[in-house]
Amino acid sequence: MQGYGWKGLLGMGLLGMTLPAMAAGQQLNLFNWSDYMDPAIIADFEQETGIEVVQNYYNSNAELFAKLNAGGDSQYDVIVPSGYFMPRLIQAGLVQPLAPEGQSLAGREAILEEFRKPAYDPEGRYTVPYLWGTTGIVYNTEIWPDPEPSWSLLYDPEVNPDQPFALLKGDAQFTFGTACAYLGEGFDCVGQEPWKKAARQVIETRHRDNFVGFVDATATIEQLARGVIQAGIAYNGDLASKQAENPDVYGKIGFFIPREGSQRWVDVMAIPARAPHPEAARAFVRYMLKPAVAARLANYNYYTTPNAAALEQVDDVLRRPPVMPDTEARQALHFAPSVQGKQLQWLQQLWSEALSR
Ligand code: N2P
Repeated sequence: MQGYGWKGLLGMGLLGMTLPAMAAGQQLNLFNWSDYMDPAIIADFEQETGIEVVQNYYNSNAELFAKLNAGGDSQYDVIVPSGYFMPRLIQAGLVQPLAPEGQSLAGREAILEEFRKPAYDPEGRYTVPYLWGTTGIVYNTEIWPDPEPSWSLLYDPEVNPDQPFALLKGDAQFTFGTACAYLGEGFDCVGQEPWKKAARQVIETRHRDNFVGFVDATATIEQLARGVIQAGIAYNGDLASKQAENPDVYGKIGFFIPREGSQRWVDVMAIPARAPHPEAARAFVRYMLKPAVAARLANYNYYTTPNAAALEQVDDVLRRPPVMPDTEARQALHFAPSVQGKQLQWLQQLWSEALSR
């Protein structure tokens, strides 16, 4: 239908068609984290709009960035990066404003105040939030029934001399943050000095005999369930949803937020710079902002919604730990600061040293 305009439509006698039928034949390419979407939401969106959704998956912000940079910005219509990654995407010219110049996106009013003018997108031009959650340590409760909630479970060879463990793959800033927290520099450390110390900590850790490697969060939970590793790093909701689905397999896995500090993240929806179907993308983002849809998304994924109107509709399990962190855990949680320019160069340089030495 694109390109015909209203006159063309009139000429073809199409104005009497229903909206879904008009959109029929349109496609939406959604590039999302794995295990992060309720298939029923997609089915309803397709039925309501006639837009067919094709989903592809990634497992880290680094992977998303690399794919967009390699031409994916003209392939995908909607992406779901973490907020703190947005300045890097904006600066690299990989995303476009959500609404055309001078317009704003309907439905934005539903967003909680604290997510309306975030540091990563101060005017809310590029993003609307999707879900938020936390990153912490997952471990085998049969081996450690009552562990100290500390990064030492991974970083201190005296606390864990011989059980196989993994660190999280694909997030330099997060990993340095965990090492900084362990070393007393604070999870939200930024700059050459603290990152050098963190890099040394990562190098030392990599050389331990029981270090298995860097593993994606989703794979970490599977490897724990199979006994390949006994401790690692994952996201709260990923574990909670798997445990609810299959307690026999995942029931022995514990989760904690290390008291030295860890990450609270918010993932956002954005539109790549050369998205092939920007109109379909906007329709999708507006659809996801509907409170009932946002609540359904949260309930399916066991993550917390940034949509104020949806909060009343979420299941009880989403109102308590580990999905909704308690006051004590919240004090240890930080949004990762957005890193750009010189800082980003140091981060990348020190990270490649940490991986190669
Ligand atoms: C998907 C969870 C991704 C959240 N399973 C990471 N920000």
